[in-house]
Amino acid sequence: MRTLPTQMATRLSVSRTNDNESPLRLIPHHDDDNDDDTTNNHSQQKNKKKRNKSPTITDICPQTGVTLSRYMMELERWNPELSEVESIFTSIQVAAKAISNLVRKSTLQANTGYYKGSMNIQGEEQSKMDVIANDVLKNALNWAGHFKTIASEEEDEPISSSDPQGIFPEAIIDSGKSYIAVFDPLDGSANLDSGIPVGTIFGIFRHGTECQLDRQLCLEDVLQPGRNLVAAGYCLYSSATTLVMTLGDGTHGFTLDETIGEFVLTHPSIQIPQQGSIYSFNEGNRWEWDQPIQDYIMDIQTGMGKQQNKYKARYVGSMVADVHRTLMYGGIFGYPADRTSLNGKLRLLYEAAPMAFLLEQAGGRASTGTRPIMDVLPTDVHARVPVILGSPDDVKELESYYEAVIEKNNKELLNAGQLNTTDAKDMHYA
Ligand code: AFP
Repeated sequence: MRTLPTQMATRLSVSRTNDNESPLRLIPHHDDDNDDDTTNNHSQQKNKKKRNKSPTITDICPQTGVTLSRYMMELERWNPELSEVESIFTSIQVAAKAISNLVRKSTLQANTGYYKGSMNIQGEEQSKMDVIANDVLKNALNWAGHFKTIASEEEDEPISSSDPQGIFPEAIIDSGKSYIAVFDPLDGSANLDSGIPVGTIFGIFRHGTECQLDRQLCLEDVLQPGRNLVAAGYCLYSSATTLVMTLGDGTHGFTLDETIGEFVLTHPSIQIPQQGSIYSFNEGNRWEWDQPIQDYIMDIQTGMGKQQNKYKARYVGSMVADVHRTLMYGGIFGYPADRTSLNGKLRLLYEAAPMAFLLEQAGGRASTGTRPIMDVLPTDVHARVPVILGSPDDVKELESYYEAVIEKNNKELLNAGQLNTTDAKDMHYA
């Protein structure tokens, strides 16, 4: 008999009677809870995307619960314009189940280690599982039949999903396809052979109409800010396989029930805690970080931060695992810029932007330290961006360290007559 864990039920403003037959209505929580929160105002102001009608799900089968397939079908029933997105998620979950299985069997099937000399355009050695996961996802997205362009961490350039050779044909481009998929097929793969959790991160954009027959425009269309994402998600391959996704109406988590081969709704309308007590940064880079970050980390380690308590350190080194823990328990995860990597390490298009969409939809915050990640325009498919994300109060506290420096710099420049008030306003931390 499958029931929703009580704390899950409380998150859903459902008129639940004591039997399980009452309808289930998934209401994204974050919108109405904290309208005064700049993150949401920001996203609401900027993101006047039409909200999807949240499905009311009745007759929940006590054996299966609400599967992701059922959830997408219900969502499409309430929002017929989402029919393509529903089949897109069918292909994504097939790929995630296959990759989950391959990850679990990678040692047994000798899919560990690297292909000698195979480097991706970022100069990173490609592990065998990077290549395998990339192929699985490319194939699944290809037969979904809606993608004109896909961009992956493991592909040097964006490619057309309908061209098996992977390069754009000179032929007519298939006008029926209007979506772009961006993804990191196996994030954290450097940890895989030691059994550490890894994951897949994905984002879905729509093509602009202009790129109908103009290949170059289609390529450029990939470089969109996170604010334009139609959907995003990640799949964590760990003690359980968990797919967390958003279509812009809340962030929901589904756990793979291997016995029925379905992702089942276990975390409806995830709401990240307003403030946490865990920080997650690779401290090996500490002395290279900007001063504001060094000061912030020092303060939360010594209990000198706003919360006056000492934060615990947790860092896996797989973004999906570190972000999932942050979403569940609260706190702050970051891969900031530093003197060696001026834009940090994480890629904007297929790592940071999808994660920022999920965080904002769960009431969290995601910034570069000085502005929302969702507003950053990618200059290149593999462009990197400083990433600070997590509980809104924690991220705002870190941002205040940057603001203080910017303010101080401005004051000095203003006093020295080297800056006029208008410019002072849009000074970034450099
Ligand atoms: P790989 O996919 O190359 O393993 O990189 C993982 C990652 O992109 C991200 O998942 C981690 O948060 C980050 O890099 C870890 O980087 P460090 O090893 O420098 O901490």
